[in-house]
Amino acid sequence: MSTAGKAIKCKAAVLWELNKPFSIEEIEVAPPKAYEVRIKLLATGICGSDDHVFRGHIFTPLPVILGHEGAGIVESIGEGVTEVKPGDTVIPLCVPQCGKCVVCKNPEASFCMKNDMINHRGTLQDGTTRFTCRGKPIYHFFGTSTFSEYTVVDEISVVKIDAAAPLEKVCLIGCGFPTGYGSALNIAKVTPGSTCVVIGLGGVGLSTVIGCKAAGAARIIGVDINKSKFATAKELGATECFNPQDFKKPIHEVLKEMNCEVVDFSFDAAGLIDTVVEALLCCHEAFGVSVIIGVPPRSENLSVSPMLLLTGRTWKGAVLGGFKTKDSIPKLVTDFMANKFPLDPLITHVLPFENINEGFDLLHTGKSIRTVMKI
Ligand code: CND
Ligand code: ZN
Ligand code: ZN
Repeated sequence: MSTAGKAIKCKAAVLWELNKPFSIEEIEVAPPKAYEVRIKLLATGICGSDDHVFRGHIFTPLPVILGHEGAGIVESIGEGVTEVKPGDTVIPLCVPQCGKCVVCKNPEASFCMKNDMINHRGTLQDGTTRFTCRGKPIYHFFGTSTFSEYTVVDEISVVKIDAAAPLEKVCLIGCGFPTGYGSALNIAKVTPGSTCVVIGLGGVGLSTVIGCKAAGAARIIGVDINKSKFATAKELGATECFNPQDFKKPIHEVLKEMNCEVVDFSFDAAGLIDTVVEALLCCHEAFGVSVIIGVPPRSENLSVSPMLLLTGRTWKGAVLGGFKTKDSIPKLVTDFMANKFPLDPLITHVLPFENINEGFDLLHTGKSIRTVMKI
């Protein structure tokens, strides 16, 4: 029986309060309005940014359905939708590509003005939500909300991918993988033979390591306070790793001791103010490039001497690795299927969707890299 045009009752993980377990609830998902798409989700990863909301480090209105690293099948489409049709295999886009704004028209930029990451309205583009639970509206997150059996997204926030792709793997191409990989290739523009430092070796930092290796870096130094990440980092291309807690000196001084005077490219993928500054200090004062990838707590600001940049360093940041999402995500899926980069080492746990709280516990205790939930 077709569900098109009707509200769908299904399960979703609702976050009612910060730092409280997700509650698996029956929700109602309204049909897509014009230029919207309803998706049956089949897999979703848990990203560090979902956890930032859970902990209150990123603000978004509550109650909310989080999740922005998913993949699924189009169930139905609203009026006027032309880019996808029911039955298409898709990835929801946490950064849309509207194709019309000043950013989408700029070949060098990717953070579409229609994003919901800066103002966090928690709605679709028309300012309303398609989710209700116990009679209350539930907010969307980053325009995706993948911790649900069904979601509704704007047409600008979804792209068709190869139907043969394994969704429980390529869901990572919705956020963590392109974020790290693109930060190395598109933003830092890592050069062959260079030395790179990656601080934070979660799903995002390890994807940065993959990008540095793909770009031909000669030395890739991984830094993390959790040593259990080092084996995977080395498998993916890190030439050496260290734990800053094993030293009394700050990271940039430890590097000098390691005979690493010249760092061409450095990345923060830990998401703390201190590590963002350490990453900047690591790179060479006259030509180093440092990229902010991690998202530090919203209440914290940076304070650094302008001299650090005046001498010639370049300091950059990017969302989703600078990829224009509609153009690039299907290509990344094709590249994964052609074995151009691995995703399997990033996926340490696969859980049923109902076990979402276990997935967050694994992240909090540092036991997982990426947990993928089968929906
Ligand atoms: P995850 O929590 O898996 O990884 C963070 C890693 O940093 C862990 O391995 C920690 O052990 C490590 N770490 C923590 N503190 C320190 C420290 N003081 N020094 C060194 N290492 C440390 O998170 P993730 O990999 O999913 O995400 C990483 C960050 O990237 C996080 O802040 C997330 O919000 C952000 C991000 C950014 C974007 C973007 O578009 N820029 C997209 N997705 C995630
Ligand atoms: Zn746009
Ligand atoms: Zn993410």
